[in-house]
Amino acid sequence: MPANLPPQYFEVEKRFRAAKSAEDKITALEEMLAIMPKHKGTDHLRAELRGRIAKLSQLAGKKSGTRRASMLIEKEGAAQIVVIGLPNAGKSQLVASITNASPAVAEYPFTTHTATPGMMEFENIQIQLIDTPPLMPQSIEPWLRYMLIRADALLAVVDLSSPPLAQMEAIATQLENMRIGMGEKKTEAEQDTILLQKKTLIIGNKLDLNSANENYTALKNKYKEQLPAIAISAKQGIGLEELKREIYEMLDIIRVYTKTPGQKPDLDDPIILERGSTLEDAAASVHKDFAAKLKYARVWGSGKHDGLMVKRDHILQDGDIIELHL
Ligand SMILES: Nc1nc2c(ncn2[C@@H]2O[C@H](COP(=O)(O)OP(=O)(O)O)[C@@H](O)[C@H]2O)c(=O)[nH]1
Ligand SMILES: [Mg+2]
Repeated sequence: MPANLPPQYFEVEKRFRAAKSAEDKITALEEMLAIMPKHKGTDHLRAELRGRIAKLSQLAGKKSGTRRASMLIEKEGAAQIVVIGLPNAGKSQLVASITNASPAVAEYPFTTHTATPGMMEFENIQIQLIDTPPLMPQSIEPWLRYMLIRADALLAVVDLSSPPLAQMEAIATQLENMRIGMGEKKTEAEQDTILLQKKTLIIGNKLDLNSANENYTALKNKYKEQLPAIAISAKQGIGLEELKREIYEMLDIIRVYTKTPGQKPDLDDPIILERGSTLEDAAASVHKDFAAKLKYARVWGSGKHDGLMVKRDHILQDGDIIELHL
């Protein structure tokens, strides 16, 4: 299968070849990975790039000090999501309210200088959220771009007690400077500037304050074709359960459970797969040899009836239970 790489890939590859430091090389490789479409034709290349990143990271680690701590937030749980926004929007309050982390929340802006990860529980899985410094030219450090490139999705937090469209535009401008676009479609104007699109959910925060409702309506109308939006109060705890579900759904992942014949599945320990994954993908994620060894499987859930025998190209659904036969 041909890899069908987009032109942006080759642009970044050129930058990779010109890069001198391990850090710049790693950043370019991460970008190449993020730009590359995910399918069978790119499996090999993706594995190769990951291998190079691992090697370079070791090298950079040895030189010590050259890799900034904030570059090292390893992905944990089902996905890594970065929380962005202007000062005082409530990013830290949000991360404090829906994860186990407690970044400092304060009335004065620019309280947050570093990135703080926290784990959000949604039903039986954990999703990692990362609180970040405000997206203002004076506080953006190079590692932030690296973090955004690696993220599975973004949460753009906007303060609904002040004009929201200006905030979104400021966020978009800062991201554009990093050549990152929000949402899945590029606008006409973004064709040349944007290298990478990141799935983004707009969070209108401070719903408890004056004018929040009108501001939210304006925000939702403006972005209805481009980005999903939700209104919450991180401080008062309004809308947080719906928010967690929205976050889960924007990730386009499914949960699949394995069982052994004659036994019950462990419903606390799902395999996380991209939506549209097949039985073969599930087998491979259980063990790298399983995809090759797989003879057939039984499926409870998406099969025509429970316990149906299915082939390796069977497309799984959220909540399916599978019994692999090797
Ligand atoms: N009324 C109200 N205030 C909030 C809410 N969320 C955050 N705040 C306040 O807004 C200020 C900035 O919050 P913080 O989380 O530090 O913002 P950050 O700069 O985006 O991280 C603090 O005084 C918070 O108490 C909310 O939902 N409602
Ligand atoms: Mg903060």
